[in-house]
Amino acid sequence: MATTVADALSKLSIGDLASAAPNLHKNLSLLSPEQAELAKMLLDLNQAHLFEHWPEPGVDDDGKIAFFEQVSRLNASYPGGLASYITTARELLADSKAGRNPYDGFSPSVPSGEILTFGDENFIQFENAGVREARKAAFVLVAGGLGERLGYNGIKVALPLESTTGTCFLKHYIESILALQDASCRIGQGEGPTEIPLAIMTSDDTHSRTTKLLEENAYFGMKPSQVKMMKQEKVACLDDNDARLAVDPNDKFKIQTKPHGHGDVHSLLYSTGLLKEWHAAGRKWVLFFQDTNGLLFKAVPSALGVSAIKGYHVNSLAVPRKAKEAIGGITKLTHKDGRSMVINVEYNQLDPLLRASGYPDGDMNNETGYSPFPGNINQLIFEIGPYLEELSKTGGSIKEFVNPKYKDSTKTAFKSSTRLECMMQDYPKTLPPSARVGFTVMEAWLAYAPVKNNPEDAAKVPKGNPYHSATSGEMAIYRANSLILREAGVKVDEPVQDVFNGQEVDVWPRIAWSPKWGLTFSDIKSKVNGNCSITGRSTIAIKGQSIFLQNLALDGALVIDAVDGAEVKVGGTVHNAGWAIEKVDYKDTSVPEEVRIRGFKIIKVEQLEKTYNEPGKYSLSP
Ligand code: UGB
Repeated sequence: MATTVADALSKLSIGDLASAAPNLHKNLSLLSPEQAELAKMLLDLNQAHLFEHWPEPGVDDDGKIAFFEQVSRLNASYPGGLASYITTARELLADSKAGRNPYDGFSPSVPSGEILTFGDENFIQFENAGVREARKAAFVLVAGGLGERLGYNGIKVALPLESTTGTCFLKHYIESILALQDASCRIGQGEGPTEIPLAIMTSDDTHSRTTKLLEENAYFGMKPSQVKMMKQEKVACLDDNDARLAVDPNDKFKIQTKPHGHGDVHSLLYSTGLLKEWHAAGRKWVLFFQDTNGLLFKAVPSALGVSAIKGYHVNSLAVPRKAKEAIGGITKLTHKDGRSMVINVEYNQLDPLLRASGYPDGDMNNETGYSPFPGNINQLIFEIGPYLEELSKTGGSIKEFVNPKYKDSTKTAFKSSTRLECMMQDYPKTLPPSARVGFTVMEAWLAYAPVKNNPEDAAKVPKGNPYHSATSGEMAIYRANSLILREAGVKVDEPVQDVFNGQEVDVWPRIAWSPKWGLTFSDIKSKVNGNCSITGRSTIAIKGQSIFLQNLALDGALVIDAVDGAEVKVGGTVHNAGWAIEKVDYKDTSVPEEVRIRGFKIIKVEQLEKTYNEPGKYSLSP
């Protein structure tokens, strides 16, 4: 039987309502039964202040209806609804006020994980295993963040990861997944799924621009049905320790909202049914990754191989971490009662935790020049079966935290409204001790070069710590590609040092390739033969699967583009004026934002450029 307004408010006598929320009482006739239910819930949760400024019926009625539409959305998008959100907020705010340490009773120590060295036999074995498993994987890109630290006006996935080819992050990610899919299907003919899906978590800040980028570029070669968009909702802001919801300063009929954090990805995978669908289709792995790490896919095959061979339910990818670097530390936490877990301790919590537990100097480098705690790069690989089983119990809600900025030491008022937040890497916090949680450490040059800091902040990073800027992100691609080719036997010149936007970086030859050319080290080795050399001022862009370098001596710029089925052998001496790097100041607004944030642009003076549009065998030997 349908609920009526009277039913909904029956437990709250009209007299009570008139005194608790007189302005709501006057407007009752505007509400549907569902809205009346929500009104009752808000009053039960001590949120009567939300109606204090409501005018007489007939004035701003659209605003009042819009208010309830928003309340309905906030209620539906949080596991357990607004009541659960407010209850948790009160508990966490009370803990924060009392200064309770979330790690109370735990002592930190350095955990042991799988440490990989690029190019050795072990690494190659893991890479091969990873490629074999890849067809049973699904990828999840978390791209709902505004990127406040970077301050870029567009979406971060649209930024070029390097300016030699101008490939943007999203294109690179999709092409990497497709290359992995092809390679995996080639070796595992006939077994299991043949397409690797990609889910992208967006938010109101990024959703329409991400969808537009995909649509305008034909999904960068992926089938549109392979890509699933999941939009995270923001959560309600809180004005005080009693978790009174904050009214938006710009709209009195709106509750102020802020992002809840990347941890939303778990509840979305569950509530959209995607995880169940993937499991039912015989998929085994889900790989999470962030919006701007141009090196990531160099680490994916081997890390997936580690998960498969070691049987990890949860595998976090890590790199050696410099003390105070803004990446979390992977830490073993052992409780007084004997419980222990290996978990990310976020960068702002690691130093106080260490100081409070027998490391008086806090977050410091040891004799190796690095923090003893490996740095979490938030590339996580979960085995779907145990993950789905866990989410079936929790609905995907994970441990949250609150970080209010108090006005004074009484901790009774906030400088501005706060909200609950959650992080995707906190998922293992609630797992039973039987869960197989591990991590894999790789060298940072190979696996991690995010674009997170604006030029001004990057220039202030302590000497020796990574900048995490557009400048360092691009230079890291050239360094990694140079080092990989060196390992494959190519003579690559030493880098030169230069300064862009106040950041001192090593400039290696500008070497770029499409993912289908060099997915794994074995792949790359098989495409480089004889005596090849690349001088420091050179640029090479290899776009195509079957391009083989054979006795190539490059001093200048070379661009080769070949369709699938075109096999090209490239050798001989290529010498030309090449492409130069010209400095640009980040304050120079006459230059496009994505260029000036990296501090340089590429001037194409002279190059040898060849395109092969038809399948066949070719030889390029100038
Ligand atoms: N993101 C969302 O999708 N939704 C959100 O609400 C927020 C973010 P940041 P952060 O590897 O360098 C993380 O802001 O949170 C996406 C780890 O917590 O770039 O400061 C966003 O679009 C930290 O342990 O990073 O720090 C982006 O893709 C460490 O690993 C991603 O989430 C650090 O990343 C991360 O958001 C790191």
